[in-house]
Formats: sequence, C-alpha cells, structure tokens
Amino acid sequence: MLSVYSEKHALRNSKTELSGGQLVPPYECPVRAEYILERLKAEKIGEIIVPKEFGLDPITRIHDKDFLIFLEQCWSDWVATGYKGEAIPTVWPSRTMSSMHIPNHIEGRMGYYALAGETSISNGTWEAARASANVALTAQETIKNGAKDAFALCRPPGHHAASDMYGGYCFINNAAVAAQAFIDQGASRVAILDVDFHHGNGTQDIFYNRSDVMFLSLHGDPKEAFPHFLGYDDEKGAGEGEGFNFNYPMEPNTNYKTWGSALDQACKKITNYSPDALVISLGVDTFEHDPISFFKLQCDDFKRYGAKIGQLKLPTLFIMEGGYAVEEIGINAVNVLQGYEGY
Ligand code: OKP
Ligand code: ZN
Repeated sequence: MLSVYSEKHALRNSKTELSGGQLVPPYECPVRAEYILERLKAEKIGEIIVPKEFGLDPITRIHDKDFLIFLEQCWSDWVATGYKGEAIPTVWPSRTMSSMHIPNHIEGRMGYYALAGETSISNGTWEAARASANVALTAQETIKNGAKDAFALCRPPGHHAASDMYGGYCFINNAAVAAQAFIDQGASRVAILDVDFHHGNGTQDIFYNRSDVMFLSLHGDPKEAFPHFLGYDDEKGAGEGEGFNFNYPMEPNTNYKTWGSALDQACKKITNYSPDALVISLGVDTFEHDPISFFKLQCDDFKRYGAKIGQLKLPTLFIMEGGYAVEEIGINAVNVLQGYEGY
C-alpha cells in the first residue's frame, strides 16, 4: 500500500496542553508521526511519497472561510496582544450566552471557534494543519486514479474539527475533506468509519444532514470520555441524513470481543450502503496502554480488525487520527494496514 507523509507535521509542536489543571507537554506530539513512518519503512509497507499542494478549494468545501482565516491568523493576533504563552481559549459562547456575533478581540474569537480548551495554538500550527490536509488529499487522489487503497499519515489529526470549530488536537477535518473530494469527483456514496477511541464529533456534524456520506463511529461512551457532548447512540442523522449516522459508544475496559462485534455491526451497515469508497479515521488510542483512553485492545487485535476492514473489499483510504502510546503507535497503526492486506 502506498503511504503519504509530510515532514511539515513537525511544525505542529506546541509546548502546552491544558490537562488536569496543568499545562503539560502535549500528548499529540511530533514523535508520533516519526514512529509510524519508521514502522512503515521497517515493515516495507510500500512506497512513501510527499504530498502535492491542493490549495484551499477542497478545504473550503468543508470549512467556513472565516474559520480558516482565524486559524491562519490566530497566532500572530495572539502575539500582537502581548500575551507570553501559547494561545488558549478561556471564554465560550455557552448554553445561555451565545449571541452568535463573532467578537473582534482574539480572546473572544478563540472561544467562538474552539470546541475545547486543551489544544494550544502556536507558531506553525496552521502550516502543519494545511500539510496534513494535503497528505489526505494526495492519498485520496491515488485512489481516484485507480489505487485500491492508500494510507495518509496525517498529523495533526482532524476528526474533532467541525466546519467552524477546532479542538481535541484537530484543526482541519482531513477525513471529511477527503470524503468530499470523492463526492466532488463523482462518487455517489462514501462511508466514513471512525475507529479512533474518541467520537468523531466534527465528522458527524459535517455530514449529519446528508445521505451521500454515511458516518459510523466506535468510541468511548461520551458519558465518560471526550468529547462528552456528542457521540450518543440516539444520534441517527437528520433530514436527508436521517438513518445515515451510527454511533457505537462503549464502556470503560471494553476489550476486542465487544469492540470487534460493534465493528461487525458497522461493517454490515457499510455493506448494505454499498459505498463507492471507504474512508477510515484510523486512531489507535483504543490500545490497552493508551495514556488518555480506556479500551483494552492488544497489538494483535489491530491486525484482526484490519482484516475485517479488508473483507469489505472497497477502495479504502486510511487517514491517521489519534494514538498516544507512542512506543507502540507504529506497531498498532501498521498492524491495521497489514491485517487489511491479509498478512
Ligand atoms: C484526539 B483524538 C483528557 C482529555 C482529553 C482531548 C482528547 C483529544 C483526542 N484529560 N482531551 O481523537 O485522538
Ligand atoms: Zn482519539
């Protein structure tokens, strides 16, 4: 399988994450992508290419222009106020305090566009997020041109980002941008299967009213896990999109037996939908030793479920999302690809 990787991911190197009331080194760190790259090479998964530049057009199919301008300018606006730390929101349009006016001051704009506060913005964040989207689009293009499958080694991840919200380590929704590219090139139906530990709230929200993109997500029950406010099993889609959104929230300590049967159910929905392409939001934070998650998948389980995805026999685009047990991140991500390929 061909992979796409950009060294520009390393420009996303913020020093702080707000976690447990402290500013800690971010879990979503550059070494994650380097370990995956290393494992791709060691296991000889296939050719590794650099991304092409696609410009902003395919990104504005998913994200609002004002949001993208905010992301591009956030760091310089923050610095211009004289603030010394990295850019972190402190105020939000909360339940009974949301006029929908977009404030001018950077503090107000941060809260307007942020869905959570852990993710600091710093120099290079925008450039890395753009490169990550180009990685996804380059891999997508190889499938459009006839490849069976491809792996986009995206970093930063994307599935929490909505049309005008960043957070949960995500800025541009790479999976949504790639799915939309398939549609814009003539696909009638695309399925996005999100196997990251966290609910893909951004992807769900983007396609919630549409029947041409089905979204299915297996994740930690939002009663107990980030992003807490979306990902319940009664979220089925709305309007045209009703019946095209499926959530499989699971309890703390879920093992592969339970997780794998949820995957089987999701795979049945995908088969019945008969999509032209399948996008996998591939997070490996379902791993038993992940530091911020609570599922109990073991290294071999990633091969097992890769094989199930392979049995769908669909053109398949893997998009890297989360995974924070960095020592094993390469093994687990590449195990999915190897299982998919039948090794
Ligand atoms: C991004 B991706 C833990 C809070 C978790 C953010 C998690 C973002 C995960 N104290 N905060 O889905 O892997
Ligand atoms: Zn995750």
